[in-house]
Amino acid sequence: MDHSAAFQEYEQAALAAIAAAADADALEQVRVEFLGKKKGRLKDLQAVVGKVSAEERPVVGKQFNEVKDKVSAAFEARKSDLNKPQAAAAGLDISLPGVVPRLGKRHPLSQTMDDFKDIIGRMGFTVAEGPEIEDEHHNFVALNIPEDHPARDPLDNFYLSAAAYANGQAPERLHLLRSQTSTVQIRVMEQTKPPIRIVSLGRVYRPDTIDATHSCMFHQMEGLMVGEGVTMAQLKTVLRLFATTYLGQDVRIRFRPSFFPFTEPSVEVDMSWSDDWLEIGGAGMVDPNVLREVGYDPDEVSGFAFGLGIERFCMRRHHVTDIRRFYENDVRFLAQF
Ligand code: FA5
Repeated sequence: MDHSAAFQEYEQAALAAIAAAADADALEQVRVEFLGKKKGRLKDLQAVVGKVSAEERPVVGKQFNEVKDKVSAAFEARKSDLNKPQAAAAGLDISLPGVVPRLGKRHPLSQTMDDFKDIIGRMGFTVAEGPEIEDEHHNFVALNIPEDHPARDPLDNFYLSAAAYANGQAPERLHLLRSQTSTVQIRVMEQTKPPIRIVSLGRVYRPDTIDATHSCMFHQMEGLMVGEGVTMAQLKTVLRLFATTYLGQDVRIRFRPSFFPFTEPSVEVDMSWSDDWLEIGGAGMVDPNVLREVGYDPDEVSGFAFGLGIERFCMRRHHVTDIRRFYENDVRFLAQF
């Protein structure tokens, strides 16, 4: 066979074999067969070059190198093709920036409640639960709120059966959406002997006029500590420590004398907000009448209780200036938390 025919045959066979190699192993076999340095078809081809006359050798040698380079280049190209991930072979460019997945997140108020449980838990408070649909006994009566108290006015509460109320049914048998988490204080004390140190977080409902700091459904964290020798000083320490841990050391907390039927003395708690004050909760020493109602002896144990507005803490921490943002479910707002 003359050298030209030998080159042509080698080239065609090598390119066909390279193209047909389905994976790296098959391609490696092709390399050994067609480009191997010690033996194989390239060696045979070299022998052909060795047989041509001295005059012809430079030209034939050049042809040999051209064929060898062509086959080597085809081999390298196939090798890098086989190394590419499947996606790229299918026409996907994995080097393009991806689309950020829209993963769901916990609602800012749920995040706040988790933070609250964490902080107050470090002070030894455990979490208690109570129902959102309450009876008047737990929402009012046991909390020392008499029947003629304005807080029980049907216009100030979401009673579930206004008709029954109008029919003169015994008030204790009426149900309403709880207006405060203080109901859980009673439920816990009815079932537990002191010492007690609990918090309860959840929704409460009031037909308040809605504005930037008021909603008709909002969240409170109730706290209750009962035992021998529990004092107002401990209440103030717990609230101050809690508020500064969640809001930062720069927040100022102030206690104003107030009145709640179920605490004596009672205070209103405010936090600094810009250049102003915003009320964040009510608190006080558990009224002896309440302790008696659940079968405790006020001469033996004392206690403090507090009820904090969860939204308002979250608002100050995250600079949210309108409480309504929490309930609109606008993804642009929620995605920031
Ligand atoms: C109470 O609800 C008492 N149960 C608190 C309490 C508990 C006093 C234990 C003593 C002992 P008040 O109505 O002030 O108190 O509400 C407490 C907090 O809930 C307020 O300071 C405020 O932060 C929040 N809050 C009240 N009404 C609304 C509303 N409509 N929207 C948003 N937050 C509110």
